[in-house]
Amino acid sequence: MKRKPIGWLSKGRSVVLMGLDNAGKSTLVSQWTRGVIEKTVTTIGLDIEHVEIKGEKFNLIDLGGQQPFRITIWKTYAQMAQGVIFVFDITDKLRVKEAVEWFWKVVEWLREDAPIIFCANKIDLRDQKKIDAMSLEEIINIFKLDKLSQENYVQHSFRIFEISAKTGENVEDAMQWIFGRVIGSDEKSKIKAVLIHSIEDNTTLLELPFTEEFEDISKHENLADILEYNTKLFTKSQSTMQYYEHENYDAYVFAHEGYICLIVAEKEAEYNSIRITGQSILSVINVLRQENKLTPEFLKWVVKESFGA
Ligand SMILES: Nc1nc2c(ncn2[C@@H]2O[C@H](COP(=O)(O)OP(=O)(O)OP(=O)(O)O)[C@@H](O)[C@H]2O)c(=O)[nH]1
Ligand SMILES: [Mg+2]
Repeated sequence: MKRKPIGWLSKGRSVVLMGLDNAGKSTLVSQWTRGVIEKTVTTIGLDIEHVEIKGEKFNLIDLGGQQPFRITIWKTYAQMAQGVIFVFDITDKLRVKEAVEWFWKVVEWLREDAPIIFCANKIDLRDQKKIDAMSLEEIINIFKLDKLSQENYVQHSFRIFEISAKTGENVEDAMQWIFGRVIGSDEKSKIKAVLIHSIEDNTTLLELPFTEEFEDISKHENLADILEYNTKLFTKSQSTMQYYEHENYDAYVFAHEGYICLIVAEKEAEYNSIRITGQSILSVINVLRQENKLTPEFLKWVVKESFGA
């Protein structure tokens, strides 16, 4: 299998398509991006389309739906995605349980505020007598989609669209909705600086100032104290989160698995979105470390990408 670049290595933010093989993900991409449906073959690994919406660049990542890809690459992409499009083939009654199982795995992996769209695909086949397609009601019941409006999941914007990737019915509406949510949740401009520190070695792996004010973060009067204090405080196994208010900025400290991520943000920045970014950077660090790819250059790249900078 040819290895393709992983999503967060591409510029811009990512919306990821998931769903069992044959659900119609690649057909949906070609219908929406090119207005035509090409004869598809099963996707090996993934395909990336670059799209531009309202002047912003996005990666539209079409994952292979076959079992081996679900097991190996879905989780990483779900964790990095700024939005997810889950595609389900309404005529695939035989595998609906499998689809339900994977749908909920994906939901659990997602960043807490990532919007999700459920595309009940192939509605053009409803008109064909020989084909037994599922109704929307059946789908909601069997996937327990109403759970997404309950307490644990309300942070995710969620919508169901009945579409036909083949005829294009409702495709534009669905895509506008998901990209509208992804653009709407943008907080990147409110970050002033990011610092990554290894607790174990007591070394700073990365200093990334986004404004002049924080050019020398680790020597910054208050931040240096915060960093020193937290490095002493936390042992490798602890996960924690601290918040420090200052006159002109707020500092957030996230510690996880031996690393500290310090984020300096404007006062009106939204706590929840900073937290999600901080935690996702730390989870990426862990993946990089496991793959022995944790170099300062690579880390800088990843952090920049996380903020879409
Ligand atoms: N009738 C109908 N067929 C569709 C529709 N969408 C996709 N298909 C067909 O379903 C088959 C699978 O479509 P793909 O887009 O390749 O499916 P996929 O989800 O990308 O599959 P993997 O890459 O294996 O994960 C193809 O034969 C498509 O022509 C639709 O809306 N209506
Ligand atoms: Mg495909």
